[in-house]
Amino acid sequence: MTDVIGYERIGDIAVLAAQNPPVNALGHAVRQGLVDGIARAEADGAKAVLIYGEGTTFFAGADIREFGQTPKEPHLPDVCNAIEASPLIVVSALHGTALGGGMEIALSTHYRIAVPKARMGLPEVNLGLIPGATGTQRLPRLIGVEKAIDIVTSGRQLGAKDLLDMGVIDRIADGAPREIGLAYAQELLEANAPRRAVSEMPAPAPIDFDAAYEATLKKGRGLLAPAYGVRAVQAACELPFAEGVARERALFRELMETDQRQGMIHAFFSERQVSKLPELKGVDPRPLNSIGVIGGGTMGAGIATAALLAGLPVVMIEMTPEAAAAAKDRIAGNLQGAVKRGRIDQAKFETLTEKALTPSNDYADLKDVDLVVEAVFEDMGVKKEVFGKLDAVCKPGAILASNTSYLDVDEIAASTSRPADVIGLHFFSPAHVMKLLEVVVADKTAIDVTATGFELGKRLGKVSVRAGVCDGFIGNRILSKYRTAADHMILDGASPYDIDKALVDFGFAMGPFAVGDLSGLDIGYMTRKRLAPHRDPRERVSTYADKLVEDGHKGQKTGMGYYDYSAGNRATVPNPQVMELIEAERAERGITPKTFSEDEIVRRYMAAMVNEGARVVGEGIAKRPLDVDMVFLFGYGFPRYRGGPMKWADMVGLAELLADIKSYAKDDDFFWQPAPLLEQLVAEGRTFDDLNKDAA
Ligand code: 3H9
Repeated sequence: MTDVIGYERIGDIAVLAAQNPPVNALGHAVRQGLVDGIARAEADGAKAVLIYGEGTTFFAGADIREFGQTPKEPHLPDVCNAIEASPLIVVSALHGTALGGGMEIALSTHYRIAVPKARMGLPEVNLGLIPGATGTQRLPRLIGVEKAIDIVTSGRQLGAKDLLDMGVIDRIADGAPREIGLAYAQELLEANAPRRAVSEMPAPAPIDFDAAYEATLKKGRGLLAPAYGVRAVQAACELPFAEGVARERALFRELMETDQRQGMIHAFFSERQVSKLPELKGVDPRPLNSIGVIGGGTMGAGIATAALLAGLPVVMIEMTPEAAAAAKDRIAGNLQGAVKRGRIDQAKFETLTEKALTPSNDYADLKDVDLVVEAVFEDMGVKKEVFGKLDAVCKPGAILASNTSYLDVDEIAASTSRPADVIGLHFFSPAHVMKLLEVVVADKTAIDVTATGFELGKRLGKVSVRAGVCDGFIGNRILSKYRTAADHMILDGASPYDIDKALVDFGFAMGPFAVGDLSGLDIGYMTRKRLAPHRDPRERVSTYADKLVEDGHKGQKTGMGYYDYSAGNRATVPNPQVMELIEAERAERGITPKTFSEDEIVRRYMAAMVNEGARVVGEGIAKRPLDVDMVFLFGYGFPRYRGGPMKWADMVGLAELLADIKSYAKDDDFFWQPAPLLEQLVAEGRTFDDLNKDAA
């Protein structure tokens, strides 16, 4: 026996208690412990076995940290089969989250009881995998093909009530899992209940699996795992149990070898690591019981909405009573969306809008708040004026944050009498929806102010990433580079539609030009104008995009941008004027357009993204490559299954990427200058992920 599985005899029942914090992951020792425990119970003369988890949860799945290493026996499917094959009655008592391998263990026991708050699911698709320990073979036998496909392909978790209704569990009971499990096992013994093996249940009725496969593949936008899940469930219908298990295993192993699995698992761990900064260890955040927001436009209203939904009262400051009332309406509109989605009820809506929200045009109303986020017009003069007022009214120790997306937070901080209390909190629009928060740490920002920025992010359910001060911080700085690479490709012969298509095929939710239309082309226009005076004469700058905006085509809001939105908000119909402007500009510059393949578009676009990402890490603006990855996953629609740009680069090979950059430099050695960090890593034969590990 291993000590991660405790063994105890209570009357006729052998109790196997998982003790492998934090989530009872099914690592090698746990698997061995379960097999040994079952054998011991059989040798011990017990009549039933109870399996439950100590701590916060039943098994939360296979130990993801073991993936990629040579698997050690006993393998999880064998453990499941050993449990089910036991001649004793085996009961599982579930609490917390029985996920993946955890659910598969439960399905292998003969009876399942759960506390009301228990949840179950097969989230393997979120790791680029399918259930690999008989789940795709047992679940359809228990609940039918359609429900099983839904659970396997969505990765969603189900609550105890739904699980009971579907017949996945047999009973719900209140109490500690050990106690409810013991009582249930005793009751089953007294009733002479039979051993009930799901694998012996008849094969489920088939459906049109090819159609289900195609539909799932399409929905996955390039992610393979869910579609593989359909094929695995198909095997449950068409093959005897043992052969179905072998088929599931083969599909699982195939996925295990993919870059998608690596990307998804990188995302899983990075998402958890990103806000764990060594410098914040042991640093207590300042109190955070109420916040102020300056400016009730789309961004400010979004931030206020997120705060209200997280239970933080908000003072919303606008310039006039009318503007404050309009901001309140905007926030109420956002909150109505939360009512519609069932996140809050009408009574909560009333409380949030009428009690928790204070619209005002008087800065004095901010005197008691713990933190203020300024979300006014992007102009240094305007920002400094706002910070001057905040400095005058806010209590000592209150945190003054700017939501600027590129302005110098050091300069803003220096304009106050308390630069240590100033920080950048860069939200992404719509702020109550988008998960990313860049916590921009200025030169003089106090460490507990940084900790409070992360604490706010956590309370609002954001993925917070530390960024240093520079133009555009992490995300927008890198964006400006790959957008420029896209513009250069357009000058040289690609169309915006070729580029959008190539990137959607790569896995982005939208192409960059469709995104531009959505956020407003005037934003890029203003940025270009702002940067123009400092531009190096060697920089290739196109003018077609400026002309488009000057002609009034600002994207979706004007009905026309790169695409024509007269028939609705889908970016499918090109605006004919775009290609006219581009062709005129090419002719004017004497450029003979060349053809770009999809692959070439992606390589150039990604090379620009990764190269600037390497600069951002090299300069310390992002502490680790994984910080860049998380910015792109949560703020820029980067496909999760590729792990993020830096992880993607590691998988493509840094030497190959550097060679690409050097070959592009033959035509434009101003734009395509390799980042020193990229060159260094290639010279040392190391990867970005090695830097993540160094920083762990
Ligand atoms: C599988 O089962 C495959 C099988 O079908 C076939 C196999 C052959 N392994 O999220 P938290 C760590 S695939 C290793 O912050 P929460 C996590 O990294 C698996 N470690 O807590 C973190 O570490 P740290 C299918 C794991 O309360 C700590 O535990 N299962 C695992 O917010 C706390 O995690 C899944 O995909 C793991 N399986 O959420 C479930 N899980 O403190 C994945 C967690 O060092 N897990 N850790 O940063 C989850 O969804 C959430 O962790 C859970 C708890 C809901 C359980």
